[in-house]
Amino acid sequence: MTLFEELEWRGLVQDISDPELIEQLNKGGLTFYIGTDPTADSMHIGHYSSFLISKRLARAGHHPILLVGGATGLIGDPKPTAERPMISKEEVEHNFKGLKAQAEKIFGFEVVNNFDWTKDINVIDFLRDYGKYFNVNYMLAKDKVKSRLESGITYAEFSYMILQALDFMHLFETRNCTLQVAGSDQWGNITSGIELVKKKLGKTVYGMVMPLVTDSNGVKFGKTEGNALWLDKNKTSSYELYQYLLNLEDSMIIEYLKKLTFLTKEEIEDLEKTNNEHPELREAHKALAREIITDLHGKDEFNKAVKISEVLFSGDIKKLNLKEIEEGFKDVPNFAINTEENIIDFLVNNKICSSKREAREFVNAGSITINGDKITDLDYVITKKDAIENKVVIVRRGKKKYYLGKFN
Ligand code: 485
Repeated sequence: MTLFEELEWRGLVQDISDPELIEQLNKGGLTFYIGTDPTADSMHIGHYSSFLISKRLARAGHHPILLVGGATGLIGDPKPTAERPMISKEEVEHNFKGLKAQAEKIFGFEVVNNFDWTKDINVIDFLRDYGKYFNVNYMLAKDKVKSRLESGITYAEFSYMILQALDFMHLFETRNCTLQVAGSDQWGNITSGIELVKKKLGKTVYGMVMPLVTDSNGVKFGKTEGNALWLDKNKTSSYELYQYLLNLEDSMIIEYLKKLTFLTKEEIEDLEKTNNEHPELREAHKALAREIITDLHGKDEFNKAVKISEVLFSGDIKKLNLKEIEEGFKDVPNFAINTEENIIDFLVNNKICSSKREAREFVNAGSITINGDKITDLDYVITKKDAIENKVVIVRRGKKKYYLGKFN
């Protein structure tokens, strides 16, 4: 397969600006860029799915530039629905630092900041050197602007595409960057840059966009109950990511393997076969989780996520250390332990059971465990010696309800 055939096989090509690009992609040696705005201090898994293209193209002999928009982040790329709230300059700067460090760590390529080349352009020069090349009718016809004509769009957001076009031209002039890559929502901004370079310099540069990765309902990949899955492991732990990936819909898993991993066509076809024959083994899901978590956070983090998941399944809590417990039980009800008391008072006072009678029933039925050990003695007293690393006890009620108690 040529590079372009492979990208198509993976479902990563929604549109290219010119068929000439295919040959150039297959030949290697292009300098290309992909950009993101510092609207938060971490990227999320959606960004990962797009930014991975930088590694793919680099492996095929192209030169990536990653752009974090210290300038464009101050303006805001128009969303189809409504104006973005303005973010303070301090926050944009803070977010920029986070994203730059993250992009360097995860993708390992050079990061540039468009603030560096836009901050000194004065308003008259901006209008003469760039504004003069943009016909308002052309700008109004762009999808994102068009979708906002009813609800309204400010002049600031309306101008955003000029800034992104200016970036493309700047990177072309200074670095011979001839290709911009992004998700499909960026088509309008990319073609603005292509047009600007053509009109101003008489040169051809290219764009390629990929489809946004979604689930079968069209919900963006990585959105869970309105929350994003962050690439910062302090915001979304490897264990949380592992759980999310392992629970993805069966019908989508092969598509995700193609788009989000570097596994080869053969490896993915093998997984497809196992997935069809033995869906209960979840081999394809596990491979997806392994590839993504290892690429993002390294092997140790992946092994930790697997270990926490296995222990939570087996109930053998004592295999976990304090850090792993904090990660695995981040979302369970928790309470502080200040006194030593017997199991019945302990269960009632910490709201694990609603009455002493209920607590006794649970204990008698063998349905209460402390760090995986069944408690059957109604007079058992919980002390620090029960705690893992002298700090925490995990109480399980019934099959699945977990609670975390912390000694002070
Ligand atoms: O010169 C550029 C300046 C800014 C940008 C790109 C080039 C950022 C771009 N306008 C943007 O808003 N990107 C989104 C973001 O930052 O969250 C997303 C896109 C998505 C994919 C991803 O960035 O919506 O399609 O490209 C990397």
